[in-house]
Amino acid sequence: MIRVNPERFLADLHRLRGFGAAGVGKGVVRPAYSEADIAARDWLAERMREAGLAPHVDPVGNLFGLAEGRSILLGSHSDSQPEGGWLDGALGVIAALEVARASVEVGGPPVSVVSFQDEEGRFGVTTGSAIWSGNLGLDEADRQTDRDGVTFAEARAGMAGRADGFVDPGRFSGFVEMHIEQGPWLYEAGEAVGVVTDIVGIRDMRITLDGEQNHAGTTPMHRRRDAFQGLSRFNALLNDRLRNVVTPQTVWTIGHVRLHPDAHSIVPGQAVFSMQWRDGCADRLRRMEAVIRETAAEVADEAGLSVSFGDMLGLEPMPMDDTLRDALAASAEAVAPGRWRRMQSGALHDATNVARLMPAAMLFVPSIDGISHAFAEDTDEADLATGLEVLAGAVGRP
Ligand code: HGY
Ligand code: MN
Ligand code: MN
Repeated sequence: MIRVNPERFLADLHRLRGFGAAGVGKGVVRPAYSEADIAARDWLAERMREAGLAPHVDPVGNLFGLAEGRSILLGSHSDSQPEGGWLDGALGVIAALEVARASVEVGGPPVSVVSFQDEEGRFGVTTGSAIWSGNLGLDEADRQTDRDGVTFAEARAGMAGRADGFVDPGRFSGFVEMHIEQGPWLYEAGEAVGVVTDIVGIRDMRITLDGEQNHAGTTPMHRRRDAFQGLSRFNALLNDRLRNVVTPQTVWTIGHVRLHPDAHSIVPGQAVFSMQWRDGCADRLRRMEAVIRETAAEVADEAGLSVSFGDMLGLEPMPMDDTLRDALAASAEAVAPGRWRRMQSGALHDATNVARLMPAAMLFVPSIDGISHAFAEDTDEADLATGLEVLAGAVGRP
């Protein structure tokens, strides 16, 4: 049995928040390859070394703490959204560190730890684990840009001095990722733990509408080729048309918009925006893509605009491994009897990619008010400790 130390675990979790702490409450700004992110990875590498693990940074900045020989792999990511909370990703990394450390102390099974890079998609979708798993080619990744035009190749060069080769996935027997739910279901039900059945699929791309930049006072309405008006019409039509395709679980988001030149007195000549959609069914994702492309083309045509579509990145819906799921369920029932459930993940996770390489599973703890990807993200510390016990129980099962 692995005896974890919840105080030590919580203290490390608070220390990690110190890298990029921002906003009110427990907010964090630690996007991939930022100064705070790299400093946090250096600190984590040192904690791994103290825990008896060998730190290893791969060419894209994924940080592993390797146990000797064949081991189970635990972890998540330590980069954050442009505005994020202290737990998204960080929880799974620090829980992994604590289980690995505690396992060494009792001569338990070897446990390796990972913090994947750019899970939050500054350059795409779960970039570091997508590359490691073969879901995304390094050349294709290197071409991706963030919203300021920095390429992935330029950003990862910032960690090149620390990097070694890619880690052989064959050294791991399986992967378990602990995470906050980031939705309301466990919190509303007063439950402590979720055992993930499957993770939804995602598609994500950038769309550009080009019109004509002109004077906002002198250009009559009928002569305008206004890129924002095109975007606005696209959004309204899309919401209407998708109703025939989606289920209540389907989601789609335009989360980033940039108008050019972004000024009060100029009819915008260009709108660049993100288009993201998620669902548990690959066929529905395809049908949504067709509606999105057709609607954008139609709106552009009607408004005298041109439309172009960037690379479409995505991940397929992914079931979790039965055996690891059963181990998590048995441990949840032992630690929190009657206070856990099986559930789908509507958020994306590194586990989707790692499942291509080895059996993979996930465990959730509640998010207060279902809030995440925001400074207000939080979880009761008693629930964090319960999740840690469930993880350790599943790993330490004979
Ligand atoms: O967006 C996601 O689902 C993940 O948090 N990156
Ligand atoms: Mn996450
Ligand atoms: Mn996230």
